Amino acid sequence: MDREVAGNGGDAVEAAGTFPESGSRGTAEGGPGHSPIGEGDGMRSVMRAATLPAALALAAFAVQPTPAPQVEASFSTYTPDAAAVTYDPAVVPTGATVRLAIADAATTPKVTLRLTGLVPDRAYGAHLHQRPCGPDGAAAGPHYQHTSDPAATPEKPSTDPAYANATNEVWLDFTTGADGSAQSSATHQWPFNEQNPPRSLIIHAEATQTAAGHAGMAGARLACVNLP
Ligand SMILES: [Cu+2]
Repeated sequence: MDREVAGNGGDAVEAAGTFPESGSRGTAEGGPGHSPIGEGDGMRSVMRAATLPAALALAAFAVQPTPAPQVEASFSTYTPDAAAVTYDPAVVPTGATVRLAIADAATTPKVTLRLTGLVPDRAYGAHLHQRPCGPDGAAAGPHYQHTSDPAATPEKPSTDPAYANATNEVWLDFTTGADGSAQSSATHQWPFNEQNPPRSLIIHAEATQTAAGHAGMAGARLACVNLP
């Protein structure tokens, strides 16, 4: 059985078993009510004393200058406006959470995926796909590819390792920890296509295969997340 993900360009995928629950979710990245400048008396006096350039530098330090687009959602059964859909609640339970962020999409995209509430100690496959989530997993279409496999058709998606690999596609396979959480990330050296960027993340039942004729296959489509 070929269930290894690391064999073919796997260096683009960094999967880790668990990630620490910081307890500060939503506070670090400009959530509601996150003021760029503190409002205490001390801060006001700093602002009075500061020159304009110094004030700008202070503001830049206090907030991320260009927050990465991200989606943060809980999985639910399909509705047309659901951000995250589960097609198999036994393996991606309703209420499991996902946070998916995309940085530098126009240059060197870095996609970061964090999940909670999944089945503990289990390997999942995950990739970015071409179309948005729909009523079933098939709606998301084939994998997003930087260089499209000329032999692929809608009926027969790319399984050529020259195209279906973790360097030419965005693979985010992960293994959950004992608490059912996981994270992974992938960075690429090519920009996302502006007209046809990836539209969704699909979570699959198995780790992604890499052998010729099977490359990119990862079993059933368990869940889908619309990209920001
Ligand atoms: Cu996929």
